[in-house]
Amino acid sequence: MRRALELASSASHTSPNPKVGAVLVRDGSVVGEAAHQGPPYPHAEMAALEGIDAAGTTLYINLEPCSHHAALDGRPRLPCCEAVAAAGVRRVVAAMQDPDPRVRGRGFGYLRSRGVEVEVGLLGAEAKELNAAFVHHRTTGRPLVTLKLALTLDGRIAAPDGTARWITGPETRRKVHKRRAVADAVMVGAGTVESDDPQLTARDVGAERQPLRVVVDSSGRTDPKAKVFSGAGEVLVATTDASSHEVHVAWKEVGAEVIVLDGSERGVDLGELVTALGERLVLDLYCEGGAGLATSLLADDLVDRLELHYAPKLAGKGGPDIGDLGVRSMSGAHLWRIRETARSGDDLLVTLARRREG
Ligand code: AOF
Ligand code: ZN
Repeated sequence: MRRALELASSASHTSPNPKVGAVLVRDGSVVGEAAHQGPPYPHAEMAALEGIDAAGTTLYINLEPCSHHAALDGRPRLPCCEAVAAAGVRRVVAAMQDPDPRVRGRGFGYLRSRGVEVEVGLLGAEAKELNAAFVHHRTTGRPLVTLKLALTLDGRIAAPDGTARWITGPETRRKVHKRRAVADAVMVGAGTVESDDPQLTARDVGAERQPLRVVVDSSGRTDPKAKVFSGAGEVLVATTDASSHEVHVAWKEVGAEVIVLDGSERGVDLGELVTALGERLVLDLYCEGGAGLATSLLADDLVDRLELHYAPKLAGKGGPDIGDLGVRSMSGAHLWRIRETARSGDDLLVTLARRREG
């Protein structure tokens, strides 16, 4: 199973599909193995079965073999559970059930009905973490939302004059580019586009693809000449009917897609936006601020993971800041669980997951 997980992690980007590795073993020896490389490539177990005699083998796989007859785009397909049973595999050891509504235990059910022995749960926690965004999306319909903030030690995201370049050091900024390269979408607020004019692409990290860039701009202040509209990859502007038709046309002329959503008192209804991104098969949404967007995402409790990049600096109060989260006393503070801490050059990275109960 360790080998299956290793194979699964070797694929750089499989979204909207999961990362899957499959290993076929007979008498303690590996007779076939493969990783899924993302659509339109075959599922891992299909690729592992290719060209070998799998009779009597044990299949180690980090996800339940699928049972559905149509791909997301409607293409007809042979379910892997049928191929696995037909190949004579004797036993399937899977790390976890497939949360995809088309599968959810039906793959295991089919295998058992064909006399294949099934065991579930080996290295299950690791398997769930490897496909955390996939699991979240298939369970909730929404992407796993990560908010990244570059902070001074006193929790400031900018200096009193508004400057935020740069808070963290080059090693940490490079990590952000790597993270963008694997995200399905990166999201920023109009304020950040205005003040930093970022391109938001993954640069100098050998990215094979670029994430969808999402700009949240309720009032239509984003200049169509902003750098975010240049470079490889698609751009989507999420706005409300408070912005003018003229600016929508101007954004479209520079190649962006525009979606008009309901407005809340803080701007674009972010719950609606996150749901719309889930429907477009964004599984992993990486949000990069600024203060307004971060505050709204946190206040609306839409953030599942936080990546805090602390630089060893103090800036004091006076600059743009994380605002009112609706918390009135410490007993109402939003709770987070530390998942990981790491040094990055001179910076300290803390990754957290939202603790919604207890
Ligand atoms: C993969 N690779 O190795 C396995 C998957 O749209 P389709 O037909 O390619 O099906 C994707 C679903 O298949 C996916 O959501 C998951 O439920 C299941 N298993 N998918 O892409 C694989 N084993
Ligand atoms: Zn399959």
